[in-house]
Amino acid sequence: MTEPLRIAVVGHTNTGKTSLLRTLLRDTRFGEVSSRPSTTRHVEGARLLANGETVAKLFDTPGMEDAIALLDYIDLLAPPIERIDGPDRIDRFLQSAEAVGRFEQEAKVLRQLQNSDAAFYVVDVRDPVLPKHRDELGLLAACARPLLPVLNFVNQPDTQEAAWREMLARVGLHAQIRFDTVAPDQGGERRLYEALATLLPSRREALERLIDARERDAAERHLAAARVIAEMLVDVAAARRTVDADTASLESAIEQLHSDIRQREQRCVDALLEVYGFERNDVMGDQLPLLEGRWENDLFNTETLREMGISAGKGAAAGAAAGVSIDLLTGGLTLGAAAALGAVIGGTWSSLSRFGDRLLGTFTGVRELSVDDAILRALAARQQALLRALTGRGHAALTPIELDTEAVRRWREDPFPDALARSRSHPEWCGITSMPKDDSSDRKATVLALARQIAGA
Ligand SMILES: Nc1nc2c(ncn2[C@@H]2O[C@H](COP(=O)(O)OP(=O)(O)OP(=O)(O)O)[C@@H](O)[C@H]2O)c(=O)[nH]1
Ligand SMILES: [Mg+2]
Repeated sequence: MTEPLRIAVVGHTNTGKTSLLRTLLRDTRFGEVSSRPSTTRHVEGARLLANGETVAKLFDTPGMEDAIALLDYIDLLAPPIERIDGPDRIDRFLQSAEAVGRFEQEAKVLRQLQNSDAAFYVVDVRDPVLPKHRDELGLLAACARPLLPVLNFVNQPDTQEAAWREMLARVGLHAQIRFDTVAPDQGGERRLYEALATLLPSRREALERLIDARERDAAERHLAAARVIAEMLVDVAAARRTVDADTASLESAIEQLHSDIRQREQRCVDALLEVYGFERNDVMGDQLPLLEGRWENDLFNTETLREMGISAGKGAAAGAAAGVSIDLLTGGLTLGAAAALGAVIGGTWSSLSRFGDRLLGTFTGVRELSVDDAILRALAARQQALLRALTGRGHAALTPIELDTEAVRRWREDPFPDALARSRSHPEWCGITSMPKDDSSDRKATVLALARQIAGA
């Protein structure tokens, strides 16, 4: 077995090196990320696996801070007139007293680079290109390891990207990758490893295995996330609760249903964040309309639906009963049965309803609560918008994800999916507050069909 590839992540302080590792490792707990400079103080390694095998090791390093002074110092130690080559110059510095003194941080970086097969050089393209950056690159290049510049913050307005590209090309770094470390574009990771493979042709095979494994993982994760959403939607669509017809019972049952659905939605959000390895308060959280991992707008507030452009439907109850349908007849009594029942008392459904609620109430004594389509659409739309944000699709790395995305449009305009319509007539599929009573193959197939639809959207 060949040794895992060793990749150092280097660059100026505060450019997003640790963020890059977190993204590539899918581990929000790796290292410490902060907007302060000099956050990372030591080299820290982590493994990238493909099918359980370590294909590469990534090494986070402290940011370079004082490259100009260090280059001056190395020029003193190994004057250019001696014409010794880059790696020897760096070695001479690493053996000097200052490598554990004044330039300790820089020494850690250069030592790690020398012990690596290649490095990602992370650039904050919002920074102007300054002499300190040129000196820094000079030092890194002297280690004679392939460097792949990773241009971070490319989705910000007013970047200095062109100036950076030119400067990098002038020192021979022509392969450059745009990669927003917090919310990379889809396919960004593949391009990153492919570019690395062009710099390390002998390691191409390992890098391709890594690319394949990452893409398989990503597809599996995406479907798993879509299933999480589909489960929640089936649970909610199937919900039916019978309740006594008096106002007090109705009110408290509706309130309970609202609260159960809110909690069910929250479980779905938490599960989605977990599938993608995020925590409620992650960096990513800033880019979602979530407040500490919760949707800011209450699902049952009519304003929430209005903002998404979802019609609450004719006659939908507003206020306290928003989003809940209250049917007159209870479990097992379909409209057809109602008509038959109507016949018993001498009429059809419409004539039956002429007798009014009170008569029916006394006749059946119960009402049945279910959740409006509009709520299901809103639930689906916001979970799908969250999924899009989590998969890093779209370029909305730095601004909050707008809810008016393609996901919302689809859920607003497309016909109601069959799978959800079917769930409506299976109250035993409901798992809002506990496991569904019936997790039959029929329910599983319905969830899967819906999940595929969500994943493909
Ligand atoms: N929006 C956005 N923020 C980013 C991105 N990359 C990094 N950041 C932010 O930039 C800051 C610095 O990120 P770090 O990953 O800590 O940077 P670093 O290079 O490891 O910093 P040091 O360890 O101090 O050298 C943090 O506030 C990150 O949240 C990005 O692609 N997009
Ligand atoms: Mg760091």
